[in-house]
Amino acid sequence: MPRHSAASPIYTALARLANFNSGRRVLLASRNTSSSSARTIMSSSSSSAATAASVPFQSPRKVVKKVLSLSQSEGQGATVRRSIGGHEVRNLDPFLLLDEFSVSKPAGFPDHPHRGFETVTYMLDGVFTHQDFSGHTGTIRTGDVQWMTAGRGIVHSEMPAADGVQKGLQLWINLASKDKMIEPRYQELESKDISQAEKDGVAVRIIAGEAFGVRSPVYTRTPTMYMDFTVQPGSQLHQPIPEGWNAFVYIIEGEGVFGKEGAAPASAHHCLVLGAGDGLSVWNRSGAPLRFALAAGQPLNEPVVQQGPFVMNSRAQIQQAMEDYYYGRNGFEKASQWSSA
Ligand code: FJE
Ligand code: FE
Repeated sequence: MPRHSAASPIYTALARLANFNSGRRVLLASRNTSSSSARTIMSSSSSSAATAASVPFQSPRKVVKKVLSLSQSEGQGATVRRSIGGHEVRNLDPFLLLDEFSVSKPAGFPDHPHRGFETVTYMLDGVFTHQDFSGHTGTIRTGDVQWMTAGRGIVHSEMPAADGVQKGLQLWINLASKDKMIEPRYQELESKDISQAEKDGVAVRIIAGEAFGVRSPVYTRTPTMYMDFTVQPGSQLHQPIPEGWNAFVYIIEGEGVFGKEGAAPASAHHCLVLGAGDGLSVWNRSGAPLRFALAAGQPLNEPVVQQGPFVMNSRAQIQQAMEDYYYGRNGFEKASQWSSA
């Protein structure tokens, strides 16, 4: 493959993307972030017996990393708090990025491409509109979810659609090598259609996976669970999480104790990476509701090569994605004639 000079069209496309990108990264497949084996056979000391009595898991997951997500600029004048995908939690296979976004007009995320992964947009407060190069459009309101499988390619815009600050979470989930070039697909759920459950002072909105015996209708090509929990003061939660999956919590509001009863409480805008185990326990000992997102996914264990909005398995595939986007090929055919309204 020829190298591209500053005069070549590919270079121009690359430079254009650089204004809209979170940089390049090449990572080896990341392993589970478990701190230590949970399978150690313990003598029944009083403290482990107490843990076993109060928590219904064989190996409760503990917090192995806690990171405060600070605000940064993204897109065009938008502000995001990046946790996964930031410097401190570069990659938590299969998750690539989690942004808590706060955007007011005229800022937003104008026309940009994606290839090789999924984006899940969950509105916390406000309204966003999206338009893509195939003519697919929609509005995402408070509590709605847009699950977008970019696959071989989508070009779209994501913009605020009301006055004031529009807030939400956007999670990027990697696709397996065999799925990176699939046809794009949307799964869109209005707030009223999102599976919900409530038990003993804990309410959950199930975006993907299952909680309290209730399942989300969303199909996760990369096996994923994603839920929005609200725990009332004085209540506790014990949520199973498949062993071997990577998992994290992002606190939206309030504060809570995660992983073990004696842990220090964690508060809003903190991302908590969970270690190995079969479930998560959470206690709200504060005087206000605790709201957090819990995500867990089966690791792909494949190389991750990212250039801004393209996430592939090799440098050559990234080069191919940039050429396809520039020349309008292999899924980007409609890219050249299209721009958002
Ligand atoms: C992107 C920079 C970006 N976080 N949260 C580089 F800003 C984006 C991008 C978003 C985004 C969009 C929404 Cl609606 C919410 C976001 C980043 O669009 F895709 C790249 N590559
Ligand atoms: Fe996007």
